[in-house]
Amino acid sequence: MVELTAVLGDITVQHVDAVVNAANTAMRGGGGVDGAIHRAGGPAILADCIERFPHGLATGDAGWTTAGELPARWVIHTVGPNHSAGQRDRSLLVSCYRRSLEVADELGASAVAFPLISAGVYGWPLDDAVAAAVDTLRTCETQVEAVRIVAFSEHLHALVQARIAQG
Ligand code: AR6
Repeated sequence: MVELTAVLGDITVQHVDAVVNAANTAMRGGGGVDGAIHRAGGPAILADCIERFPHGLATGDAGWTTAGELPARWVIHTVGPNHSAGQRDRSLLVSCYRRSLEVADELGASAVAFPLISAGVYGWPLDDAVAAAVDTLRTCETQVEAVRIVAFSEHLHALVQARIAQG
């Protein structure tokens, strides 16, 4: 079973095999955690996105690139549903976590850090964004041994910790 922990901080400084990016379907960078990952990892990430994802990525799907200059080896990009734009299908959000772990398994990653997908610009209600993350990551069949959910605020960190503690 996956060891699931809540971490308060910046996903770009995590020493793990793979960090997950909350991307968009164009896969050419953006704001939020996507912007932070591209900035910190350098231009190699965008170059790899262009090469590997000439047509972008579907909502709910995931795929990997180099992590450039990040401490991680890979970035796993996934595209959450845009709640603010009316995409309210929760199975798409669950799929982001499942598909990201499948990609991590393909890569042989044993430690993976996730942000809270769709919980920022895409406006997914925070309590449910946390529930979807924790409940899906906890129950997925995977070879990944350690998963960190990296929360960017103390409030979110407390929500993630509480959900994990619910067991
Ligand atoms: N480390 C960890 N978490 C972060 C960081 C960071 N460095 N920066 C932000 N967060 P968001 P989304 C948190 O908006 O809602 C982009 O423009 C943030 O506080 O990054 O899936 C993409 O290109 C929030 O809790 O992703 C897409 O267009 C969580 O990460 C769109 O935004 C997710 O917020 C995706 O929106």
